[in-house]
Amino acid sequence: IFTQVELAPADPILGLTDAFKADKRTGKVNLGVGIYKNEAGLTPILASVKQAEAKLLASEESKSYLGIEGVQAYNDAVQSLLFGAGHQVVKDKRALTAQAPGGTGSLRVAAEFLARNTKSKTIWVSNPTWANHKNIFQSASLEIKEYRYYKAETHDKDFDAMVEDLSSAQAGDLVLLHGCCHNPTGIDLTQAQWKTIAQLCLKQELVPLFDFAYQGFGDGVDEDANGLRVVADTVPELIIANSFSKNFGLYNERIGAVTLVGDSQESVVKAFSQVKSTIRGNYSNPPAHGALIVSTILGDAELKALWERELKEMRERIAKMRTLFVETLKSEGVTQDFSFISRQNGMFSFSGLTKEQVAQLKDEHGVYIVGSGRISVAGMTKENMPVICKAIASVL
Ligand code: PLP
Ligand code: TYF
Repeated sequence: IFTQVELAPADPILGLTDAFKADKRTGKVNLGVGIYKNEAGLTPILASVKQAEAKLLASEESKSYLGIEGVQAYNDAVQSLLFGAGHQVVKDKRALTAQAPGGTGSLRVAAEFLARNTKSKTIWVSNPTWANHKNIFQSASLEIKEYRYYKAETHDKDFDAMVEDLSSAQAGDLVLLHGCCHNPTGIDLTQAQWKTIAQLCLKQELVPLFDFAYQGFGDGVDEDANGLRVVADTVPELIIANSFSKNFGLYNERIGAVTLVGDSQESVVKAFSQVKSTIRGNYSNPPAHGALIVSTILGDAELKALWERELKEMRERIAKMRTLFVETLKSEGVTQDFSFISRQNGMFSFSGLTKEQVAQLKDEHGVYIVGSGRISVAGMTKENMPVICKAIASVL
């Protein structure tokens, strides 16, 4: 049977890391995958995580199975981070959360639950969006439609086009929204635009599905949740898939969550039972370690404060690299305006470089970025900046 199987294309982002690893040149730089690097070019374990792990090692008594929905203290902590303490949807018990393996696992559980149990069979995603979104949603049998989001000429969002495209969506259609730090463009909605989208979803009975993978990488933990909270204040039903891969640096622990917000406690309890059924049919129940780390940190005032400081440090270092990137391009003689890069949020910068320029960067200079022109600013350091900018200057 295997002889008839066709070779799958390499993932556009992870395939790049494989090519990078195989590259024998010294001075090569990987700005493809979205992984945070510190000034030394490393991805160390956060001190808050190390301390939580030490506590867990001393206190953990059993490796017995978790329930299908995972660690309850973790799920409660997720809701506090998403909505803020004391939000009405939490008070009204209209939100239920299940721990899931990373943002990807959370999106997949959400998508499969929706496709199997609701009339929502179509999901609108931004053009462009994270490369894995289509793969995840198609695997769960959702039909994909695109809304315009980005205007290449202005290096900015095209909000009018977004609204126009979503205006043709049907009642019950899902709308995928990036909570903050849009991947790949780094361009987010303003507070006023979030209100417009929330009203549009309400009026047309569209169901928002939030992908929230970068909370704390934009302006701050609460600030980055403003869009989500505006929408949660406005529409009766929504779904959130969040990830702690980036903001806790827990990439390989595979820790995230899927949260349903229903129009009443009764309806969300019923819907959530089907989320649990979906999980049961996939991996039965989630692994514990990542959830215990996060709930230990968020449940301890000192560890939480330490984590917030560490997250702030990551956020501020990336912001510094954005500014330095724009300045260094200038000092390398680039006359083209790249100031838009300092206005983008999160780990990525959408550079506007063409496919040919991207290929040239890799082949001639060992500088790896994604084919779309997306650059991981989180991988830049003071040390590699001149190499990167010289290479970009020479392909422009
Ligand atoms: N969603 C977006 C927009 C992402 O960029 C990522 C990871 O890069 C994810 C989801 C998935 O994160 P995880 O590694 O937790 O599965
Ligand atoms: O850089 C990105 O956009 C992501 C990173 O299991 C990533 O694709 C890598 C591995 C993974 C999930 C996300």
